Amino acid sequence: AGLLEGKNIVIMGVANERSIAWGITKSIHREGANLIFTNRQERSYKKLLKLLEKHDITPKLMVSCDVADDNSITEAFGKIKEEVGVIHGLVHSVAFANREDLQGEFVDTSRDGFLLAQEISAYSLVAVTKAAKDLMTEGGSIVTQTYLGSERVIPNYNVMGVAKASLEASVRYLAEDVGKRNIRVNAISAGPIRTLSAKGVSGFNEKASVIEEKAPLRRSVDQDQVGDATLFFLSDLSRGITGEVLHVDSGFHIIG
Ligand code: 0WD
Repeated sequence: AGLLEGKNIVIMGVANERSIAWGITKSIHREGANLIFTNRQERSYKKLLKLLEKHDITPKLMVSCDVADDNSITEAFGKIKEEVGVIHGLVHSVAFANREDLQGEFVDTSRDGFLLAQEISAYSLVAVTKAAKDLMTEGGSIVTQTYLGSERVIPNYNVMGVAKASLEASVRYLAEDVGKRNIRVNAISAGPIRTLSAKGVSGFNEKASVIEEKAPLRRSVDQDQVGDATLFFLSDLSRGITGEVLHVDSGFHIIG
């Protein structure tokens, strides 16, 4: 039997075939999970429907959810509770910042741009954890996606680096809160991967080529590698781990 046989897992953030969340979907489907998807945009919903058809995957449920809106989160998890009942895992693969804040100098970040990046990229994990924990009555695992720009200054990543630092600190505080319910909260810190969101960050191609040059494994990371690492966090194999940030970056972060 698969590692996630009979487990109900919510996946937030599949925009298209390149999305990290799609890599995760393939890994956890392979291991027998029942899949519940949330989408913000109608456009993403239609793309996802096609993708699922193409790969012969039948979702258990698809609901719309805009993490910027508390009512939308309440409605989405209400629907999940109604239709599915208990959930065992949640994949948070969502972030956003204005394009003008992902270039030039961080010092020029506007108040609104700063707050928006924090809201969608960090607070959203707090809000969905609050909603999901009541459905995780058999224990559970929550996994989010972060990036090295939280720990180091990476050119152009700017406001998103600060939001990812906030996300990683949120992982630790949330892990403490929900640990008593046997719910774990962890993050994957992936190397740069070509996706829709990555296109918004100036100079992204250079970042990817530095990994191929300097990382111990001398190759870039792909969605499937992040998918398998996320699968580990969602499965019982990682039952002793919470509040952790695991780098899936060909080892790049250890190189000075
Ligand atoms: O190199 C990369 N691509 C890396 C990405 C390296 C390390 C980490 N990450 C992170 C990102 O910061 C993000 O947290 O991984 C996560 C997923 O990123 P991705 O797979 O690169 O991005 P993408 O395929 O563009 O999906 C992002 C999705 C949005 O797509 P749409 O088209 O629907 O806007 O984030 C979601 C959405 O699905 N999203 C939202 N979902 C709900 N409510 C919202 C929102 N308000 N805003 C964005």
